[in-house]
Amino acid sequence: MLTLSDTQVEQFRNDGLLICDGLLDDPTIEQLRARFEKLFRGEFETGVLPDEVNWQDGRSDESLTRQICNGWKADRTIASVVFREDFGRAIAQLMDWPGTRVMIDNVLWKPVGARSLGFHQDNAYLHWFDPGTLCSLWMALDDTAVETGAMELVRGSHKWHHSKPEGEFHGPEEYRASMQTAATKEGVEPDIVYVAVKKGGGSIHHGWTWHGSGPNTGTQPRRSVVLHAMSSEARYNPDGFGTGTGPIYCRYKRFGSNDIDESFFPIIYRNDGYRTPGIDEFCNNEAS
Ligand SMILES: O=C(O)CCC(=O)C(=O)O
Repeated sequence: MLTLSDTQVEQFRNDGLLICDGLLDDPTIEQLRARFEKLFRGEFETGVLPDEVNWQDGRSDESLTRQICNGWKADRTIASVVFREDFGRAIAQLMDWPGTRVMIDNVLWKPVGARSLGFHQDNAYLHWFDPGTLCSLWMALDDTAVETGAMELVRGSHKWHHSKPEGEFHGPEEYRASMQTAATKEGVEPDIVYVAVKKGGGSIHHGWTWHGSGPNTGTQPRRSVVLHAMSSEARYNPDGFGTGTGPIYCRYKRFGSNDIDESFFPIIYRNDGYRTPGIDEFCNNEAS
């Protein structure tokens, strides 16, 4: 169970990041690792495709990080992790939100030899909803280290100016370039924090915190599941419709309403006790 102290909340607000231990237990890590194999082979337990399948066995570039977005739709083991109420509660506490919704999950597998992931600020892609702010919980399925391409978070960078989306996400040579440009504009030296944790540990970062990761030059893979969350109060923003990641996620907008449909973006915690009906049954394989 993830619970946060007042000191951790203050640290997150100052730094825009928090390193955590013990988010996932060993049996869950083993189950998730088995699911990773299936998902990247195109075997989807629920029969439903994830929203983004950016890597598949035998068809994709071996030097890239394997990525699937909204694996929860395809796999209930992923869903049972990203729908955890305690995760939602912790994120709401950090962000001072009345509740937490899943915006997307990421299933990430950076094998030995895989290239970098370019630095970015998540919120730069999210003008299609309002408030367009994420908070992300990143969970390691392997012990991580600088040489296996640990995620890098820049302390305090959530308070920097807001940059526009720029550069490649998958495999850029100069993976820190856009962050370095932003740091220069800000007039500061970036203070990079590596998410070098034991398996089951991870980090939480603010949607404006600059982050990315280097190549895996180690001898072990770096697998992770990420919960990218938005406020339970978030609504579609007609002014940003279809921008950033909107071309994929605005497909779920209903006619004549800016309400965000909970069947696609479930509420996993709200401070009045509400959770989207049906999500626990879905995780327990009882969904029809
Ligand atoms: O795993 C990484 O290196 C980057 C992941 C990422 O961009 C994120 O969790 O927001």
